[in-house]
Amino acid sequence: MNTTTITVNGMTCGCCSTKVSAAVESVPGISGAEVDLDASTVTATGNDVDEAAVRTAIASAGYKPA
Ligand SMILES: [Cu+2]
Repeated sequence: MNTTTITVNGMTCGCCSTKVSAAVESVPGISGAEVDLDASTVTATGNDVDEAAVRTAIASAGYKPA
């Protein structure tokens, strides 16, 4: 298992964290995503974490990976 934590700008509430975690979990190879709203981060876990693909998924959901 690999884990990567990415800073995400633009998340303000629970619906944002739901959208971002769903977007990250939709990326192949990702088995889980945990958003920390206070820290403005998402931590993705999976057997094969493609950080570029995770960033693309976050951007597609309307948020800005830092
Ligand atoms: Cu929101």
